[in-house]
Amino acid sequence: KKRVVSGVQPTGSIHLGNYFGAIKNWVALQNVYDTLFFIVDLHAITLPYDTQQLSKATRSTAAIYLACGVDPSKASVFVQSHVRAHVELMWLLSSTTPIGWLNKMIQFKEKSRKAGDEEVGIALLTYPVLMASDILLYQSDFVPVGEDQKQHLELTRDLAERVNNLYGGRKWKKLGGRGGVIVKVPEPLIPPAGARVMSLTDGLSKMSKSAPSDQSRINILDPKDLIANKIKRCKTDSFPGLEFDNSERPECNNLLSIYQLISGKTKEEVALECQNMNWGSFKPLLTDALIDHLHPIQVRYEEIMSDSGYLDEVLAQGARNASDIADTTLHNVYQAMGFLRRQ
Ligand code: AQP
Repeated sequence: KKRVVSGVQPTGSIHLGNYFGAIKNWVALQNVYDTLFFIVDLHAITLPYDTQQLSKATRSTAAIYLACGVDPSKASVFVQSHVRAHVELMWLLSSTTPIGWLNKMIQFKEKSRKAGDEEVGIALLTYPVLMASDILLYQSDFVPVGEDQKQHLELTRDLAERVNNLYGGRKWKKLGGRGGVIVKVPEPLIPPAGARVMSLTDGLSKMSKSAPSDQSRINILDPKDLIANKIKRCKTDSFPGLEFDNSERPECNNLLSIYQLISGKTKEEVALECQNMNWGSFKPLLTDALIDHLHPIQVRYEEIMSDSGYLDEVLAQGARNASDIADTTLHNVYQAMGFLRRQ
C-alpha cells in the first residue's frame, strides 16, 4: 500500500476549514492508503503559546480526529512529540538545508512580519525542516496539501533529493541501500476542489485558528446556539438572490460552498436550491445543516474524552507503530551520513 501522512497543529479550536481541508478527507484516505495522522504539537510552539493549554489542546485534537471518523484500526494516530525521531531527523536535515531556501518561505515572511522581530524564534524559520522530517521519516508516497503548504512540500521534495544525492552514494550502497534512495521523494495529494473554507467575517481571507475573532470561524465543538449566532452575524451582501462564483460576492460564494460541503449536495443542486433565496431564508437552512452535521461529532467527542484510558491507548499504539517505521529511516540516515554505529 502507498503511504500518506498528515497532521493538524493543536494551536486553537479545530474549525470547519481544518475539517473540510484535512480531517474529513483523511477518513476516505484511511480506506485506501497506509495512513499516519498525527497531532503536530512540536509545530505548535513556533509562535508564543500557552504552556497550560498545549497538552489539553493535543488531547482534544486527537479526540476530534477520532470523533470525525479517523479509525485507529486503520490509521496510526499519534502525537508528534511522542516519536523522538522527528526532532532527531530534523537536526540531520538542518545540516543539509541551505538557509536561502528557508528565507524564501512565504509563510515565514508573513508570520514573522505579524509577530515582530523580538517575538520570532528561529523555530519559525526552521519549521519547514521539521515538516520535511515529519514526511520523510515515514517514506511517505503522498502528502495532502492545501495551497498554503505547497511551498513547504516543494522544499521537502528538494531536501529529499539533496539527501539522496549527497549521501546515497557508494557507502550507502555498500550498506545495502538501493538506488541511492535513503528517503522517498513524496508527491502532493491535492484535496478535492472547493475545500478552501473562508472566514465568516471576510470572504477573502481563509478561515483560521489564529484569527483574533472567534466570530470568523465555526469550530467543530461550537454549541448549537453559538453556531446560530455566528451565522446570524456573519458578513453578507445586499445583492438579490444567491449565487456561486461572483467575484463581487466572496461571502456569498463561501457560505454557499460551506452549505454544499456540509449538506453533501452538488454545486448544481445548491445553486438551484438557493438561487431565489434571500439571506433571511438561507441562514436558518445553513445553521440547521451545520448543527445536524456537527452534533453527532460532538456527541462522539464527549464519549471519547470521557474515556481517557481509551484515548491514551490509541495514542500509545499509534506512537509505537510510527516509531517502528521512523526509527528505521533515522537509522539509515545516520548510517548513510557516516556516523559511527552504536554497538
Ligand atoms: N480555511 C481552510 N480551508 C481549508 N483547509 C484549511 N486548513 C486550515 N485552514 C483551512 C487545513 O487544515 C490543516 C491544518 O493545518 P494547521 O493546523 O497546520 O494550521 P494552518 O494550515 O496554519 O491553518 P489554521 O488552522 O487556520 O491555523 P493558523 O491560524 O495557525 O494558520 C491543513 O491541512 C490546512 O491546509
